[in-house]
Amino acid sequence: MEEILEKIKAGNRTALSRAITLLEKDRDFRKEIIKRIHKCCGKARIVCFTGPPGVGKSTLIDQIIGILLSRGKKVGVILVDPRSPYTGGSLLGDRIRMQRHATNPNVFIRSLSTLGDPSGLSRIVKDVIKLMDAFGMDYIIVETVGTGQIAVDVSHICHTTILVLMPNMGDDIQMMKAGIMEVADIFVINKADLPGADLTEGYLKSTVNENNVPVVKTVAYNRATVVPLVDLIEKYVEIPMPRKISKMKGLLKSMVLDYIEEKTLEYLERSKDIENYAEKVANEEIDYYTALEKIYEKLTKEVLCK
Ligand SMILES: Nc1nc2c(ncn2[C@@H]2O[C@H](COP(=O)(O)OP(=O)(O)O)[C@@H](O)[C@H]2O)c(=O)[nH]1
Ligand SMILES: [Mg+2]
Repeated sequence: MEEILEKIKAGNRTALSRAITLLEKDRDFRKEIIKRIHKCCGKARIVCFTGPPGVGKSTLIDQIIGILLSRGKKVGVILVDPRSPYTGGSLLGDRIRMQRHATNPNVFIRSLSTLGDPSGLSRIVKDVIKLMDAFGMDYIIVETVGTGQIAVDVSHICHTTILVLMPNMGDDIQMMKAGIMEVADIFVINKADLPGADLTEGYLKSTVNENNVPVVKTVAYNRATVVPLVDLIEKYVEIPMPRKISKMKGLLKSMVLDYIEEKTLEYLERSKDIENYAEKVANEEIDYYTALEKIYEKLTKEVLCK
């Protein structure tokens, strides 16, 4: 553990890669290394790109990596896809779009995927960010697909959350209003070369105006249009304390819920309560609410009161 930590801090890529793999597999390793690494983190700027598939996040990130590199920055990239690779995950496409940077010594790209456990995924993302931070990255860019809970969870651990959209998404924007719209710090309308960008911009400005969220139009493969976005990201250095606290509240809440879920599942597996009570309910000995209360009573005694 100490050895791998020292190597990471010294900028050893193989050690970083190995630590991430261990972290994905081993919960105890994860907790231990993060506790130890905590003090050497906090230097990196963490930026999350989220938005529906196909809006151009990966293409945009590829352009942004290039611009940050030209400014002498070291960039870590985490590609997160909560969907399984067998049912349309897009990690491969993402990697291909950033391939030209993959061998640059100042870039480290890592994809994270999971089979059916999206909550576990956001847990790992936050710890991988810490490792890359300790490694000495100036910027850590996270790409997450979609606008659901995982995107909101990831936004809690980022300095800047960027929601990427494209022209003619009116209805989709209305549908995603609740969660991610509130945590976005910057809106990007990518594919501004397509018709309808101004309309989308007008719509966004009228819906998000109260928070004064900047709206930026880009064409991902045109560097000049992306430079102002990078300038804006670089300007967002300090988050105001109230916003920081609000993000921490969101993060801690989901961590507590995750932790209880983890402990609960462990207990249920161990105790066989579900099997036992399922039989009683099936036999109509008791109703399912009574079964729930009984299981909950045992669970609180054995798990939560410990
Ligand atoms: N016309 C246009 N196409 C773009 C732009 N940015 C990305 N694309 C295309 O949109 C498609 C999806 O891009 P990708 O980066 O994979 O989107 P992601 O799913 O959000 O990561 C690709 O075919 C890109 O070439 C843009 O600014 N304008
Ligand atoms: Mg992508």
